[in-house]
Amino acid sequence: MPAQPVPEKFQQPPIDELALSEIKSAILAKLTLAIGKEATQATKHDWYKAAALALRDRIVHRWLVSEKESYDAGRKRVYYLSLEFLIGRLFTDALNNMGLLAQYGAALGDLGVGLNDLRKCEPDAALGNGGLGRLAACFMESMATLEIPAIGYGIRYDYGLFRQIINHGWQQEFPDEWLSFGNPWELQRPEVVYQVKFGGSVEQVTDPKGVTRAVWTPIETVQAMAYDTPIVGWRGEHVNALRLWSARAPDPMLIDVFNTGDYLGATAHEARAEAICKFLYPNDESPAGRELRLRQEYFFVSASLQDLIKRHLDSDGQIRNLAKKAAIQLNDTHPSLAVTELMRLLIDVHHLRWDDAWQITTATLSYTNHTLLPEALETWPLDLFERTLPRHLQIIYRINEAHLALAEQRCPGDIEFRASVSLIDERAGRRVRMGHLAFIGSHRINGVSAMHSDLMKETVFHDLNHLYPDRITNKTNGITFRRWLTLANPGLTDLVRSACGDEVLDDPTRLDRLEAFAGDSAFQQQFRTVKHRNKIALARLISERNGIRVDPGALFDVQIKRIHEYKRQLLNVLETVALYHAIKDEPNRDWVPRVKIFAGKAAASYRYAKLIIKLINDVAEVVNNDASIGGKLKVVFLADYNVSLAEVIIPAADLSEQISTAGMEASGTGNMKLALNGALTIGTLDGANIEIRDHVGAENIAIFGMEALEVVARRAQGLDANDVITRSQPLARAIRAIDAGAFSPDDPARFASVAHALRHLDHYMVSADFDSYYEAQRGIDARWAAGPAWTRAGILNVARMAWFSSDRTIREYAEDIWDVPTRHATQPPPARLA
Ligand code: NBG
Repeated sequence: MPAQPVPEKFQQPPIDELALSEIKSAILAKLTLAIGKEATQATKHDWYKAAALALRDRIVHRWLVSEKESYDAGRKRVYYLSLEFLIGRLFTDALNNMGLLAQYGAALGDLGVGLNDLRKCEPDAALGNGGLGRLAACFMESMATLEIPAIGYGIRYDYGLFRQIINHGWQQEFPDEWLSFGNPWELQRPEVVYQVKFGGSVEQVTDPKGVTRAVWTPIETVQAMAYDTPIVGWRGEHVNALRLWSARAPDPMLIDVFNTGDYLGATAHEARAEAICKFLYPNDESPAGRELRLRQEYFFVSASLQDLIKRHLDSDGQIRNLAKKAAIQLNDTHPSLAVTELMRLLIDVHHLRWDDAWQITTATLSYTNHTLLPEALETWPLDLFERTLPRHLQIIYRINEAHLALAEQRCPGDIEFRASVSLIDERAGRRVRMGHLAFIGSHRINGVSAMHSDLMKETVFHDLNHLYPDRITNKTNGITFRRWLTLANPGLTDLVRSACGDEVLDDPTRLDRLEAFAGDSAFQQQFRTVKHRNKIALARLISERNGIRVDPGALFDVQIKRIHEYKRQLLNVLETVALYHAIKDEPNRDWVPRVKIFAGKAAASYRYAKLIIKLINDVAEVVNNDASIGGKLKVVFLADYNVSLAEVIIPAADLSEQISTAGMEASGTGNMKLALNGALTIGTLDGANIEIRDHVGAENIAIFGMEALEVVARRAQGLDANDVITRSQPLARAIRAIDAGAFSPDDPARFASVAHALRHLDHYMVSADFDSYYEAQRGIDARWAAGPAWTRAGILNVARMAWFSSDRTIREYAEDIWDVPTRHATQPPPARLA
């Protein structure tokens, strides 16, 4: 496509010479005093660390002010408990929010180093798997932006999500050593240590006053030590902490045992304690893995609650006021033990009566559900639970007693109803239901898109919703535009600022001003130029990493997310194969050139998902090397998907694949990031796709496939897909080719299980939805070929995405769930940013 110049950077902030020299001296001082190097010897990594530390100093000043202000005003705090925070890199995020991006760029330039080079020295903090963890990171940024005093609590994993390497098309997992060069953002707090206890027994003891209490005598103690990372909000006005816990044994070594020569035995208990914070999500297929997971959950919940109660007592003095001063959000079921741990602390440690403790607990806690997939709603075998947390099990029984009495009142004599709402699942061995626990112990339960919240009421929480009506509410997810537009896509940001004014940086609803430009051919050209440049950058990365040359003029068709059957990468691969066949049949037709870009990790134990990765790579190998299709189709699998890679792919995408089986994707947030960056969505009526359609307009999105209710109905009819396959020639041919080893000549039977599943066990409706998807894709081809209409739709997507800002989501949580005030969006603070 012809390229036209993008307007000069819109209103570059003037560089203040004094500020510049201050920044340079601060960085040089760090280099000498904190890193211990001369400028002449310093590596890029040293410079990055020095620059980050100098920046951190500024942030810490603001942080202390934020803390003091909210403390003095006795403000209510939000505590966000999450086993995952998928933060990515922080350097430019923090610089941008502090309004220092240009100054730092200039200062580093004067010192002879490039900001962009330094940015790449920072490892991604990958303390999360996917959407759930990234949402927590976006929320932290938005809470700071909206000046809500908040702390995010989680675990400081020594190794984050595994590093993915693709070896001959297969995924291999390696440890992600993100801390090996140290972490300049965090502040270790050796003085902030809590004891977390496990195991042992519980006795009922009656004191001299005749009061009977439960006394828990645990047999193991693990210490939780805090590490704080400051999270600065947009415009740098407010800073919150992300407090992550690291585990260690109280005594690092048993000297007696060591002296007997048993060196391993002397530190065995330490290894057991430290295992808690070793890895994100240990494989929970083995019993040992399951126990570790439960220990992780209790560890971070207990340390966080002890910490927040201490803060509360330090400032308020009255434990009874906890719910007035603290709102605790449970991010999925992983922190559900907070219900029992808070009860334990209130009763056993702070000596409240049961009823008072229960009232405070439910008023303080709220729970976000992120999936309806039954396998993701955690349950724990009773014996494991009792062995690990005997006192908590007692508390669960007592909660269940009152809860089941209520169930009996509501539906007298209905045994099935009682069994379905009980905290103990008696169907397959006795298990504790963590989703139920979080539900019963919270005053609000929310889903993450309108459809998901409705489905929660109809499916997994149907009976609990009957018992506690009005608790379930919806909070559709959002994303922080600072990271996903301003920083990831500076070209588009400049264009948006030129069209909407700089107010758009504080108030995304101003994006609607783009509507007026959507049909303007000069603006369209600028919009295409920005996209084209982003595509050149991605094409370069693809060439460097995969050695595949792709044409930036082709349609970049992107599916980036965890590899999972319900997300249906397989549907995309089948369409790729069918398109490949079609191009081969008629190589001289004017095909729209496409690049199919995939990225994502499969859980290490999820064999089928790993086989799908291999299939994508095998198809890529054949398609990319088939000269007869004239380069009209390319397939790329980019390894080791993470936040930083997403920041390169998303601004370059033309088409966003959001093709989950309807009813299975709770929300999706990648769908929002891609639409915000001007990609059109091809998707099912699932999760937040529905709301995206409602905002961008049905004509600016391509919807296909069965709806959630149809999926349920078809499943009820039986899953054999042979009927649809017989009717669909392209599908039948694609499956036959895969089955016959056309893409795996070295092992023709490699994908036999995939072909079998597509024909007979079509649980995820891949075969059933194929035709509709294939047709929608050909519709995309036609729209792409129409040029200006495509660009117009892209611009309208950007113009209409404001509602998906995580600031909007957080404001809703603040008003409806947490009851805390927020700074008003349309009134930016006095601008520090030029
Ligand atoms: C994921 C859902 C996504 C959703 C994110 C954030 C889990 C358990 N759930 O659809 O699959 O966007 O949560 O809410 O990771």
